[in-house]
Amino acid sequence: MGFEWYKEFVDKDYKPKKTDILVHFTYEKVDELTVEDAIGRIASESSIGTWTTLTLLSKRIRKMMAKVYSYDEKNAYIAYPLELWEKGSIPNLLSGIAGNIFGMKALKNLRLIDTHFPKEYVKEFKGPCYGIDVIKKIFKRDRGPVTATVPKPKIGFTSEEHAKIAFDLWEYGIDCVKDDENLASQAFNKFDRRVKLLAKMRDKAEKITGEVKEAFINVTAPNLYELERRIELIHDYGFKYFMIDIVISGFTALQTAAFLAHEYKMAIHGHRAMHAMFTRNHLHGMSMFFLAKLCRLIGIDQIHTGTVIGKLEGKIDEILAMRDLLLSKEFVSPNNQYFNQKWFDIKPILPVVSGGLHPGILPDVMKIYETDNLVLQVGGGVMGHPMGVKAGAKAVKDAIIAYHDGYTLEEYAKKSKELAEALKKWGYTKPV
Ligand code: CAP
Ligand code: MG
Repeated sequence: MGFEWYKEFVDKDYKPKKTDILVHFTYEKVDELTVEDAIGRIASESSIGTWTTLTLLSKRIRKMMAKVYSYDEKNAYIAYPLELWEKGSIPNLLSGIAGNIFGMKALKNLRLIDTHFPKEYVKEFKGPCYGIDVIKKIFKRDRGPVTATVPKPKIGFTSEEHAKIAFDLWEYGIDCVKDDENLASQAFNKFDRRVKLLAKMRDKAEKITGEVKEAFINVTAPNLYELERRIELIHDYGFKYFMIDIVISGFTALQTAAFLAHEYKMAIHGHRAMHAMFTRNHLHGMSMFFLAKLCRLIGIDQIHTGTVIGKLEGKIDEILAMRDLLLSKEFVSPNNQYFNQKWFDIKPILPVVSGGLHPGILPDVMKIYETDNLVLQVGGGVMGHPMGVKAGAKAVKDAIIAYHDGYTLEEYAKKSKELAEALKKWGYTKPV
């Protein structure tokens, strides 16, 4: 139509500037539009444009137009001038590249696969306080994995029951006791009481074991004031970590939490509940790979990345790419599936492997990830042990020792009745 200018946002001759933010989308257009009509709408609506030509459009503003610089019938690569964005604000970035465009009638599907952040953008972020250094700086160990358990049933224990379970887990070898994603400050387990009692049990367990014991206590809160108060309370009781539901809390809360983590010198455990609403449909939404990239940039110290063989979905090639994205100083994409990404001063962070794990499949998961720079979270696989919680904790610890020392689980089970009983109940099943 005469009043449309979408095609002005498409320019195969445009050479992205070093300072542009690059975004890779996959898309499925409606039949009645051409490819250029469809991808021009993505670049227009996510930068300076709208559905019609405009009477006020200065040369200066024109320079902020996003440009589709490479495309085919499924992929669109778009360059965004850096001045389009408020520096240091992920909410602002997402309001453009993850905003209105996902609702456009011109598209049947749209998926944000990855971004490339230039140095000028990356340097506005501090990244995590510790990153992978949690292993040596918090747990005083030279190798991982860090182990964690969520008391299950995931919701329902009183603060007293929760703290008692935590003590048993810590005493028998688990490093961290993790709140579940939907535990906050329910009437039966109020936040402040849980923190106080966990701190008491932690001190007792550290005294008995001589090991550092930690907790991932969930600070996800109804408002930022309460979020800050919860982080401060956890800090005041001597914990070095706190946990936050990264998607449910939203990116303003996440960047607030990251700011406070630096203030209090704390590590953040990022739980990704709700991500599957927009990551798992590979035609629409955004990739978990991109969400993981945002987490490292914002300053989360460890983020759930999936198990491949556990109860929740996640493709092995994306999971291994995320492992490399999170652990590397400079990410080089396998077969150009993603952008290469330099991290400059942003520390590497730990993948968290969780969901349907039990002692029988821990070696498999450690083989898949091929690194000890991991957090292994085993909830039901400890809390369902036939000999009880303490035995469940010890079975997890023994399975990791067996793997590290080169024994099969059957061999090691000969000297660990806890591991033997776990194998008897769950064998090597991969839960769905
Ligand atoms: C695992 C878990 C975690 C999931 C999150 C759960 O419990 O506590 O929230 O692992 O999934 O509630 O399911 P189990 P992901 O160990 O008992 O399975 O790690 O994929 O984000
Ligand atoms: Mg959970």
